[in-house]
Amino acid sequence: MIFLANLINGESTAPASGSYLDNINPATGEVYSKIPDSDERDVNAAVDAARKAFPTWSGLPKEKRSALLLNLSSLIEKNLERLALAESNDQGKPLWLSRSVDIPRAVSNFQFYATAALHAHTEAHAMEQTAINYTLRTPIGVAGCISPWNLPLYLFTWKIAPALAAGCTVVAKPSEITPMTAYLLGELSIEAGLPPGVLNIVHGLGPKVGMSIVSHPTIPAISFTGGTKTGAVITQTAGPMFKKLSLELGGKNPTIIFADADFDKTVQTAVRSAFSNQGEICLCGSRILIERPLYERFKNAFVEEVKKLRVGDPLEEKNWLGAIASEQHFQKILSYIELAKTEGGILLCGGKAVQPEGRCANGYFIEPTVFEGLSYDCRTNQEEIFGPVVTLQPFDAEDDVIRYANSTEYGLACSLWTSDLSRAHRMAGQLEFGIVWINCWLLRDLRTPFGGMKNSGVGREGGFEALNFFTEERNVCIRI
Ligand code: TXE
Repeated sequence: MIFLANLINGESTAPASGSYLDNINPATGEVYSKIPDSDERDVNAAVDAARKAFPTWSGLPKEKRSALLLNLSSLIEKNLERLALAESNDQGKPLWLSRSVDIPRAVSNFQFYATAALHAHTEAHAMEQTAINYTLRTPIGVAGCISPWNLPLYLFTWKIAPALAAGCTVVAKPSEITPMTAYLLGELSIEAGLPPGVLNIVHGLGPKVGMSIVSHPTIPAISFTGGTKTGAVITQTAGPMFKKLSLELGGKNPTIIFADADFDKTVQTAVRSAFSNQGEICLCGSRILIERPLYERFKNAFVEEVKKLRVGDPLEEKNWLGAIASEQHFQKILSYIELAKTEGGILLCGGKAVQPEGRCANGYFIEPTVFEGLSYDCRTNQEEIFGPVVTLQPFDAEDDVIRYANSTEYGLACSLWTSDLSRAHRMAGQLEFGIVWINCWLLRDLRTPFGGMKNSGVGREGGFEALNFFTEERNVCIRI
């Protein structure tokens, strides 16, 4: 049995409580490791270490910080296979996916911010003969980073990398559902030469450890990725403390397909967008809206492709979907499948839990599931399911599909498929989503602003937005 530890002040540290939580492999349903059941005492120790390390770390020349973060990036790359296997065992995603997407993206996150920090610049404003203004940015202090279970190392590093590159020290909490790669990252950060206290990782439950980070009086900025409800709870605590908040929350993303789209490419990408990572990506396209003349042809081709997707042991290359991340989420998704039926949905394929033979017989597996015949404003089409369940719906006019797409409380991402690019540009400005992909999905340039509108979040990650989030800015005005 592996017992994980917190990383505090450069040391592997047991929880002050001395107690541990079970960590389950979702593909087998078995407890395979234990994580610290940390509490406020552990968070306070981590914050003390981060505060002590801050003056030296923020005072380092940016080139030195950059070199250390590039060390860490190359160590992640060197340990790719070990980290990919750990990620799949912990989260349930197929090994080929963690090997090709999750871990390489963690490498890129550190590479990107280690170099972006070398090119960060600010503005000056000359007042003719009177004065010169310049914007002075300085690292904000100890940053609190809290991440979810769907893309564990990918999103954990997406926060930590810009915070460290900006000169902040960090107290980070991974999800208690997927703690393993965060634990391994902590070990690699010491090997990479990060000084003690620069990166601190505290494991444990959200309301206990996460809330201790959010409410800590000497953490001025919180970067959070997770559910919208949790984002609201965090805001209630951090708001009155006037902390800087970056919130990446839920989504209920539409895939909009016009009859003039490139048919084969649209079908293939719509399948990938619907079911990648078992549909557990906040950017997945779960509401597929098809222009009526194309509806039947698309439906038949889409369902035929979905039926080819194999579900099972994440360690077997042939499986396209692995296990759902936790028993609780598994039950939540099954409840939404029942809801869709009661709301009048017609099941076109899937709809059932899967019990593979052998080692995964007790794991959490669900068939890729497709419904049609539901209204755009029913609960199934309005609420985030965050699993392998999608709906198909025809539309007639452009105005109708914009109304349907914008009808939910979320506004994270949308993909739009048409060969009429003037229509694409016209609609992009009317679609209320932080990301609008046209004839593509999940095509990502790390320089671009990433995040959502409405209940999908506040602020943007990515590019210099994330670096600037972890700084305070002053306007310095000097009379000439
Ligand atoms: O979120 P939770 P989950 C969304 C996705 C889905 C959810 C899945 O759409 O809704 O996140 O992640 C900690 N105070 N996105 O279920 O429960 C918790 O321990 C402080 C959107 O994990 O909110 C975990 O570490 N912390 C995103 C983290 O918060 C608390 C991309 C997230 O947990 C807490 C990925 C509390 N009271 C997922 N309660 C995007 N938009 O990019 C829990 N936590």
